[in-house]
Amino acid sequence: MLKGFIEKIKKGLAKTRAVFGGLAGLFTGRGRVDEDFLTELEKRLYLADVGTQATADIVARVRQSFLDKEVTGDVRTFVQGQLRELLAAPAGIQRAPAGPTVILIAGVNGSGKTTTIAKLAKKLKDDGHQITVAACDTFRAAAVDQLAVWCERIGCDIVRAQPGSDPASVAHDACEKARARGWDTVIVDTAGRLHTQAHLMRELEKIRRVLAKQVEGAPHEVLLVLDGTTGQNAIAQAQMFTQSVQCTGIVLTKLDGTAKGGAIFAIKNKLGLPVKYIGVGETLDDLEPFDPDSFVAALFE
Ligand SMILES: Nc1nc2c(ncn2[C@@H]2O[C@H](COP(=O)(O)OP(=O)(O)OP(=O)(O)O)[C@@H](O)[C@H]2O)c(=O)[nH]1
Ligand SMILES: [Mg+2]
Repeated sequence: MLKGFIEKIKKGLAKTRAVFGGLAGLFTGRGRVDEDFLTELEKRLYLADVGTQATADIVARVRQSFLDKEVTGDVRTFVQGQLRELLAAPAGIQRAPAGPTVILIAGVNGSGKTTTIAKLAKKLKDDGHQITVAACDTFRAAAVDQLAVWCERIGCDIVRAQPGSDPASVAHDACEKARARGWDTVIVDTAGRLHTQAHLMRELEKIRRVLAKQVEGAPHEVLLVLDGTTGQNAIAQAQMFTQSVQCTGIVLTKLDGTAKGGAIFAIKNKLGLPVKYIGVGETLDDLEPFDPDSFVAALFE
């Protein structure tokens, strides 16, 4: 399974892998771990978007363990281990103990929320779950239609309302419908929003309150969808977003189109939230459950 995952994400991560190739190249040279080597290591980690804090930590640990020693495969293995450790986190969706599991999806405009929902619904359905999608982006008729087309293709329920309706009432109806049918998963799409749009943030809180009333412990996951092509900017954005909305995990999308995939290290490091899935393309099969070991292996292979 790991092998398959690595092969699949290798293609999706082509651009990021090219950058990490520059990092890997450092360990194939001869010489010692001296100040020049450490400076170069710092530079290459930084260029790979690993972020200042994580980069400084890794360089300090390499210095501590390897200063004046010869550059060997051990140094490379050590750095890979450090990178893996940065990403370590519980994987998968937290399931509800009883009643449907409710997954709330949030993020700024265009980050890939609706596409991620389609991919996630497909994945969970393939795993034997029954999915009801709540079309709570009621601002734009086009947004609801986009979701409806996906749902029809995947074969899952969609609960929708007239454009302009209260998103919280759609969330409410979706929970009711799922429960009535005995279905086990509700995924809630929301309109894009910025943390500065107070009324939209309140609306998200209202959706959350309604979900909590409907199903015990809901929402069981609040996934923040981040556009991977924005690199370090995604972190600043996510920091502000998570101050307003309590999130349980990250989905990092569009990694196929960017060399900035290394930002995943800084995201995990700074936000302390697990990366649960990564998006590596626009089709239904282009969402991968995130596995740190395979991810780091894919970057260096
Ligand atoms: N290449 C690539 N494109 C993606 C990925 N995920 C989403 N997209 C594209 O990003 C664009 C925006 O995706 P949406 O899913 O509509 O984003 P959204 O967050 O729902 O947008 P709003 O509802 O407008 O806030 C679409 O063109 C998607 O096809 C991905 O993993 N890779
Ligand atoms: Mg959308």
